[in-house]
Amino acid sequence: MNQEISYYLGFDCSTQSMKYTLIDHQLNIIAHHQIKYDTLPFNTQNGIMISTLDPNDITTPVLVFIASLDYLLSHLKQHYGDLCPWIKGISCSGQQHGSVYFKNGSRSILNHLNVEFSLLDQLSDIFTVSQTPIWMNSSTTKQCRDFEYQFGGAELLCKSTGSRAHERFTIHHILKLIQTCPDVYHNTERITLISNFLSTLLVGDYTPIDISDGSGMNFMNIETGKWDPIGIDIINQYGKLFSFSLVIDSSHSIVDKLGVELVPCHTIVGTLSSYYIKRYNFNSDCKIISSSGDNPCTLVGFKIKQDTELCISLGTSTTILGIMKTLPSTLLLNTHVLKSPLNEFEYMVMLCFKNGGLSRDLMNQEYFQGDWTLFCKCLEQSSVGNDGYIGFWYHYPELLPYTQQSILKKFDGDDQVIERFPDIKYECRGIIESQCFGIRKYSRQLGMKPKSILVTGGGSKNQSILEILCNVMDCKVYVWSIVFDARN
Ligand code: XUL
Repeated sequence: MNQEISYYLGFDCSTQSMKYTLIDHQLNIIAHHQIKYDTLPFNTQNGIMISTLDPNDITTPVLVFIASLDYLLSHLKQHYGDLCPWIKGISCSGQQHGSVYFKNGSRSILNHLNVEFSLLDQLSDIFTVSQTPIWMNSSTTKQCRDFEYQFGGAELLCKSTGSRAHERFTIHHILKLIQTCPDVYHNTERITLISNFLSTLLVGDYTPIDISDGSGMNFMNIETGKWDPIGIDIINQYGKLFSFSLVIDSSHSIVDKLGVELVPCHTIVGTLSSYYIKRYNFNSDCKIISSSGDNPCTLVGFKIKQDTELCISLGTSTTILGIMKTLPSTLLLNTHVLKSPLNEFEYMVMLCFKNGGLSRDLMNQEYFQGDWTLFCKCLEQSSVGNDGYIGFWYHYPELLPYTQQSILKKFDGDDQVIERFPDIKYECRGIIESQCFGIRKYSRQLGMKPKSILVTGGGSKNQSILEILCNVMDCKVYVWSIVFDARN
């Protein structure tokens, strides 16, 4: 134990697992450990549950998150208990958009946690909604259309909140609750995102929503960083319409349920509850820093600091994150603008392409039985520009550009639609060039001209993809690699 060193703890509550990472004041990773939700007795598969009534209704039992936190804290105490008193601050990253609903009277239970019992023992009964709607939940198309219509249209909603209505954005799940289970909504004293749900557990009291994570709700005004007045009116009107009581007091306002203020990411939202100090031997002065969404946290983690840098995650889907000093003059429908986690007066852009790795993998399976070496060898036989052959490989309905169905279309050098290319090599280069053109088109339209790109995710291991990205984007491309150095 080195008393000169301060430590900092982070929790990451993602779709399939929860993880802690312990770092020292020089950002060295000291320890990390994760628990997969499927190992807990809650019947999740890949961390989620899909409703038998509606396959778009995807949730995770809220108690999964609590049991995971219990487990990780016990693990930390058992393996790194000597470091707990030297942990100066804790923060969390939560999968963006998901929401947690606390019953009337829960605050006092959070305030009086009993050190003898686990969180799960004490908090099992404090939620009005036992299944947390998460980002994969797209059961809210009706609510999106209702909200967009009441707001004055998709363009105005996008201009005001940074995004048009998207099924996974939080306010539509809240509206669904109001419309389908009004009594449950009215019995809810507080609604948190997954990020400030975790900080709430740690402080033992409600903590505010972070403005960067709050930008993923379709409810925060992107310029002011406060709840949007038009949005508040719409939700409160629905709240009244779907109420069985004639008297609606102010505590039924959505603003009270979400908390009046949103806070910047660097805000200290409280000190650690005495429960953890006694039970896990933490320091009584350990600070809890505002928790944020996984996307803002990724931007910070990749150390993107300037608007000339972009981070591209080439995973199952392709996600692009970047910073903008000012709001773009034209906001594009289907792109997302959030408040920057680094500076609440700046912005973060998020572009999500659904058919990234998904489509590349399908093509690789079709022609090379999943062997990437063969795919790349074949691709290398083609040349830059693919002799004019180009196409769209949207195996699933795409977000950017928005399509309602899958589209697979090929064109020759004269822009004529063709059934198939004369050689497979054109397929291989075609799909990668087409995906990179998409990245260039939308980032340029938002005024982003990166000088360097940091690439992560499965696709970043593929040299051919990196070369094409580098050529199309006309800038340096770096691959992010992180080496964990920890006791286990
Ligand atoms: C972004 C999105 C996902 C989630 C879960 O809008 O829905 O990236 O944040 O990772």
